[in-house]
Amino acid sequence: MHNFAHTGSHRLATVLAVCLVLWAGGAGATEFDINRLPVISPNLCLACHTVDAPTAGNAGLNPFGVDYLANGRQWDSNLAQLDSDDDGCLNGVEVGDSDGDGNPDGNVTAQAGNPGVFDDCGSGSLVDEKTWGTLKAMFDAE
Ligand SMILES: [Ca+2]
Ligand SMILES: [Ca+2]
Ligand SMILES: [Ca+2]
Repeated sequence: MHNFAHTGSHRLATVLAVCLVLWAGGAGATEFDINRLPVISPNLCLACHTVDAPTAGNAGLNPFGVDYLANGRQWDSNLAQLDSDDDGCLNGVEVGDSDGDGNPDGNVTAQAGNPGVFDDCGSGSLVDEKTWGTLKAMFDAE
């Protein structure tokens, strides 16, 4: 006699969305501060700092970082309405939270521009820096 014990096949397709956040061993204060911004990708530390892995002894601030500090280390509507880097785009637009209420605009998941760096705020050409470098190298080779 055969007794087939039919055990149900385990076909659980489990998708694990693992969000690895690498702050490169950032200092506590920096981590505290960066979590205040509603949208942090892709600039991360560079949104406020002049180096991408700031440490206590090496934490130069860009214009947005300076304004953020002056604002009592708060992301709010006041800070959102400033244009710290003077590139014509308000901080709120660049960060992706126009009204500065702490909630991203719509489904924004990436900063349109760096609030502390004079850039095109994502509204201009889609040519990123790497592509631009390649193009430039091509022309330079002529
Ligand atoms: Ca700006
Ligand atoms: Ca908002
Ligand atoms: Ca900018």
